[in-house]
Amino acid sequence: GGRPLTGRLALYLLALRAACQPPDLGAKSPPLARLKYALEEDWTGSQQHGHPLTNYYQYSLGVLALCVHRRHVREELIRRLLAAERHDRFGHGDGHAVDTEAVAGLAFACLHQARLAHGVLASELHEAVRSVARKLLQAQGPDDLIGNVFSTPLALQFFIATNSCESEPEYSRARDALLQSLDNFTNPMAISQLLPALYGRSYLDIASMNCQGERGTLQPISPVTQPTELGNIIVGLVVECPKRLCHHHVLYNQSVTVPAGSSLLDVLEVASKQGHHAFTFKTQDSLYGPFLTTVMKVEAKWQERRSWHLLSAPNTSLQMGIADYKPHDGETLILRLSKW
Ligand code: B12
Repeated sequence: GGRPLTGRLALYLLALRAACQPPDLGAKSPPLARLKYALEEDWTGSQQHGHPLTNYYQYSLGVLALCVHRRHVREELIRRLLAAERHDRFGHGDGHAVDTEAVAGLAFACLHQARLAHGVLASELHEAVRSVARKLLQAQGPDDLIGNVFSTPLALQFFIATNSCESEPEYSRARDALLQSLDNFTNPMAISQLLPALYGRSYLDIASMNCQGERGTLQPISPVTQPTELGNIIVGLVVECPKRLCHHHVLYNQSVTVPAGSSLLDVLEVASKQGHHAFTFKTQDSLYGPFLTTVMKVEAKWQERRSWHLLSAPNTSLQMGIADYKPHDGETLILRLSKW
């Protein structure tokens, strides 16, 4: 079976509300009902495997979207998320935990502020909001970002939603650092998480939006064309697989020549056409762009929680995907099958 569509449905419902559209639109299977069902599937998965079938980021988005639509969320589902937060179960390496921590924090804050929970649960939500705040502040690095540049917008959204911006000097430092790093935001999905924070808003504000007198505020802009760079660059491409899973540890190791300004995806495409040592790969479309799923015929199975991890040699994890990352001359890229 496939994975539940928790995250997609949640984003769709948040977008409908933000666009002042009614959620059900006479659909045969209304998205709110589908989200509730997907979340239940994820919850069952978490009982069986110790984690949701999707991930805690999507699980949190699901709870958040139901809360923004002021729909009841079963106590057990909330408790699962509270327990995961308490036991630091959000990490999958690479600072990905910060993104999840922030979205879970938004969900807790929403449930608490909307008074959708009572008694002990309400005070546990309150305590969880404070715990998220503490962990996010701990994740602030010497560069003032919270996690990395792409998790900082979600962390700021959390501080905006909980009105802790004025009281925390760390907040303004993180915001200033982010404003200095806006060049990194070329991916539309990353921008969609950034924009509310830049305007001092969070996903929680969607719930209280005034839907009267909406004007056409979405104006298309003409894309800025990057100046084309001249000449070629040479990059190394290495594919590594743990010995337990593959016959050889290094499945591929070659140099690839591409025009300057090429993306890692361009490198992979050129490699797949060059020489007798043919490189092969497959991708799957996601909201972030193409996600690398198979390399040299080895598939990273999500059921086994494996993925093709992108690194720059010797050991720096890339902060962008294959379509967005632009290698520089002489750099060696490593594709490593990893557990997360
Ligand atoms: C969970 C997660 C993962 C999981 C996904 C597996 C799973 N089944 O859950 C794992 C750990 C495998 C992962 C891997 C990577 N991730 Co990730 N991931 C996330 C996270 C926390 C949530 C994604 C999600 O569920 N979104 C909601 C659903 C509705 O959207 P979706 O498009 O349907 O979801 C799928 C894709 O998003 C895909 N995915 C996850 N990460 C990435 C990254 C890229 C670049 C692409 C194209 C797709 C992709 O997996 C999701 C589940 O199938 C986000 C946080 C965020 N702020 O968005 C980071 C995030 C998207 N990941 C990021 C990165 C950099 C990566 C890697 C490139 C890291 C690396 N050096 O290898 C790799 C992808 C490499 C590849 N094979 O192509 C960055 C992207 C930044 C950017 N501007 O491009 C984010 C924002 C985290 C961060 N703050 O740095 N990721």
